[in-house]
Amino acid sequence: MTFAVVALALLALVALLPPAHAVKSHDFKTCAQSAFCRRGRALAARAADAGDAWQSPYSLLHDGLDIDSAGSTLRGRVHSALYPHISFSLHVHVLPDGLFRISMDQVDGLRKRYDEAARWALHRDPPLGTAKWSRGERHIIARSTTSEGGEVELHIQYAPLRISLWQDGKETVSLNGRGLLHMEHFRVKEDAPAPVPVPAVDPAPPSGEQAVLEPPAPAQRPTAWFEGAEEDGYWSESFGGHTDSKPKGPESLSLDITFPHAQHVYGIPEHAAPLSLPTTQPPGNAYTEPYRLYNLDVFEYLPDSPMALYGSIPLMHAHSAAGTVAVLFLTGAETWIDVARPERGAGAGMSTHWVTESGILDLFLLPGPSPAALFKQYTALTGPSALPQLFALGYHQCRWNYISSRDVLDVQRRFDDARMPLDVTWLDVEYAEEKKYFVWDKANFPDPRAMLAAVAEPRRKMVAIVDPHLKKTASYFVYTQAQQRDVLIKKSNGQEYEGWCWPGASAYADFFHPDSWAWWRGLFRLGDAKEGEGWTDSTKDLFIWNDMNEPSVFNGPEITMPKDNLHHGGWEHRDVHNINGMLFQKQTALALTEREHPAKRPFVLSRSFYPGSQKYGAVWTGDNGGTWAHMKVGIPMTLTLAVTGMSFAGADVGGFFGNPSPEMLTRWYQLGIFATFFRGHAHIDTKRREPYLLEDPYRSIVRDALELRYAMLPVWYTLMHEASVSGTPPIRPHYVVFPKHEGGFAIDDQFYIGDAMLVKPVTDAGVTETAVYLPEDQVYYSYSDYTLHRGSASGTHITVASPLDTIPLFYRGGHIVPLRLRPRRSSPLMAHDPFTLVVALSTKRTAQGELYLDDGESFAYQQGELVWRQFTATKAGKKGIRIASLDKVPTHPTETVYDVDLSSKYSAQNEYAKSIEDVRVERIVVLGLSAAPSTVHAVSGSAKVALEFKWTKGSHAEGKKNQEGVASVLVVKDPGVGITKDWEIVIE
Ligand code: NBV
Repeated sequence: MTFAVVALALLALVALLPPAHAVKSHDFKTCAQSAFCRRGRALAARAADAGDAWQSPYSLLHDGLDIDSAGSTLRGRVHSALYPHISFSLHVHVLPDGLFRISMDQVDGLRKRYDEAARWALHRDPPLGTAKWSRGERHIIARSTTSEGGEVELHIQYAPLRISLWQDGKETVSLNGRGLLHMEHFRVKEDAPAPVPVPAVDPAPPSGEQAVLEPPAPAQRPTAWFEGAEEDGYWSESFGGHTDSKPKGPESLSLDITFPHAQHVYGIPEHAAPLSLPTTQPPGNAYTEPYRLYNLDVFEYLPDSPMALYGSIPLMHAHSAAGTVAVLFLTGAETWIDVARPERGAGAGMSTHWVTESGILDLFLLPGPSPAALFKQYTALTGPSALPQLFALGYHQCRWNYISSRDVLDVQRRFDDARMPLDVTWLDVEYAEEKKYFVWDKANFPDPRAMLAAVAEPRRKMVAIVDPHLKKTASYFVYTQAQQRDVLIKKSNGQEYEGWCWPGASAYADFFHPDSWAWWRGLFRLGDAKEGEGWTDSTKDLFIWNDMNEPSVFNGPEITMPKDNLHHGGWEHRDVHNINGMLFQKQTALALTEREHPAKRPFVLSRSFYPGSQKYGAVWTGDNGGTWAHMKVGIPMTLTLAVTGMSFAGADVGGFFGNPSPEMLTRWYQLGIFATFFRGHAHIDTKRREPYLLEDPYRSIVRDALELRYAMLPVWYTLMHEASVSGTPPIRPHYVVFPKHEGGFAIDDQFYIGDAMLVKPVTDAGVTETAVYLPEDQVYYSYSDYTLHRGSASGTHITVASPLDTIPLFYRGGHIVPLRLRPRRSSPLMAHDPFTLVVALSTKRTAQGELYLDDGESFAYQQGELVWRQFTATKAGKKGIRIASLDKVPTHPTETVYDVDLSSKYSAQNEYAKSIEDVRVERIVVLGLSAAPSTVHAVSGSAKVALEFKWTKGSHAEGKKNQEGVASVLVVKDPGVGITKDWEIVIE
């Protein structure tokens, strides 16, 4: 290329770049700029003004009500007094474990409401459970139980229609209690009823239920009282120079959901907001806009806002010390959610109002009653999170862009020179010729296979980006293949849609179209692709990053696709927008699974997500800024993702945008090592900031952090496995670990790693001391120096030193933590390294923990090729303890991920276990054993071997409540026990 061409290309690139340094809020709608949200909020305002006089016009008809003989399903008709000629179906399904599914749709409408969100989100068709039904004059009640034996009742009131969940005699969820249910029916533009002036008609039925069954005569319909006097944005709407043609007219759905006993609501990612969701409605609201769920590419988003971001999970937890319940509101369309904490005294609970633009009502009530139970229930519905390959939990080094093979290999070499571990080097969009993914820019990457081989030499991997926009040119085989198969998204007039993105004019494959699936997966085949047909220069060491899959369209409304675009089946983009990104990641993940025999676990990072995405890979929190505020909000963002099923998530370390100071970058690494997905990334305009570029002391402090991440890989891998089995997230906020301890419900700046470690990352400049909250009467041991701290049941604040080289990280008394303390260049090189077990004794001199291991890459673990150990420490004699290692598989129910009880396939002598027979425990460190032992023995059968040990007396005030000081530490070196074996060590 000549200089002029390069300069032009750069200019074109700069023109495409969103302007730097802050979100452009005016690019994105507020509720008032979104017609259906405006209508929804106006409905709520009319209801609030009317006070007690407000009554829902919706009622369930007695006539035709049917409950099947198994007691699994109720089918009925719902009628709205507003429109006598319209009717709605109501289905209530009883699911196992005390769950209920409530769906409502218009019957014989002019058009069909979108009803396929569940098809994409649910793991499988949920099996039906049964309930005992009783039918009264005013209510129908369905009685069921949770698997833990809790009583659950669903009360369905006929008129006005009101549905509520009761648990152990208390109402925990109510639907339409505020009368905001409204399913806008399909109508013909010309036929729209002339609005009646307000408030001409008393909305309340005169008396009893029959009154509702005989709605007012058409001429007096109280539509205006309920729907507003004007047809607000029914038939088209414009924003930012784009017009949404709305050929189907209005079809939004509004529903109020109240949690009478909750003090906090959590969930509904993705927002850069606190974990305990601030209210959006008076009194005392922190935000004025509702939370918005609409997958959007928001460049450098605000660090404290209910604005929509890249992904959507319409799952909300409602929590108090009395219990946790959740609702999953399955919609693929844009949705807004107001949250309020009503004033009516303590115990008024939390009230929420959901408005979604299109689709049926498909609502799941999850009774909990604990966060742990909710994780199981949500996992049963939407599927377990995938167990990643071990390498994916190592450190990922990304940058937009490593510009050439030489650059890539140089980065790797410099990690080695700096003795910093690294598993994955990433390639952003510049690797692809003219942003034609699958086609290498051969000028800078002349021999991709050679580069990949060099990367893989120390068992490292690469990730390359593959975005969903396809350059529209006849010379791009991916585009022409998609065109030939007719699997491209269409405009409302049926022609191929063209949007503007990195490659310029682009088309977008429609992953709702079944014909796109095998085609897309075929593009990733290894080895046999011909030039111009597939990814000829890929290898099994190359994994994938799916960015921009909201989808991001630079010249589209709100930087995305027009809502009246068409997908397979004739559905509008408005119906499926939030699901779109997940399907792209899904097919990419399946492609990677299929490309090798036997299959290896895929790794695909996605920016956009939806319920079910956890089955396909990792997500990250998008384009954060290199500011302390962004660093801080990354914690609640990843905790929220964790509790909504997204176990594998993280934020760009260092902040995507801007140039973090060495101090900020160092603190960010000290935070990033506690996210399941741990990647440093940077915008193309930023200075290089790979950790080896730091000067000391930052450089060695970051190295320590990286080494701690690698030392804890056994912990992370075990936790990812647990998440894949039970849905329990690897990182846990306070309300999850201590669901009854109110002092922790709003805490989101410290969190637990599993239940064994607590971290309070430092997210401010110049910090030397940190306050940490200990919510239980238990001892905690500082990771850095074994200082012992004692919490209390009412909650204790301790202050710990946290200069730059110290992370406030603690072992929680009562837990055993397996570590691998030998630094290596990459995680696969650790496969035969020995373990250190840290036994952090509880105040009762007990502890327990576990360790899960497998080959770290294949699916053989699903056939029982694994090692899963349970460690326990129990009292022995007056002052001693006994530490034991047992096989966990036979005692653990594992149906979720393995679909069958694993123990039937498992043998302790499996091939994998045999292959690591040489792996030993090289050290046991016992914290908090206050008396000097006289002997330490390894016991196996009748054999007893005396072991060497060293005990150091602690300096804390023993037996006192506020004991502080260094803990007593016992180190048993080389206890001579294997990690795969049953053994016992007696310390007396
Ligand atoms: O592909 C370039 C970037 C990527 O580095 C970043 O991580 C994504 O979130 N991508 C967005 C495109 C747009 C950046 C302005």
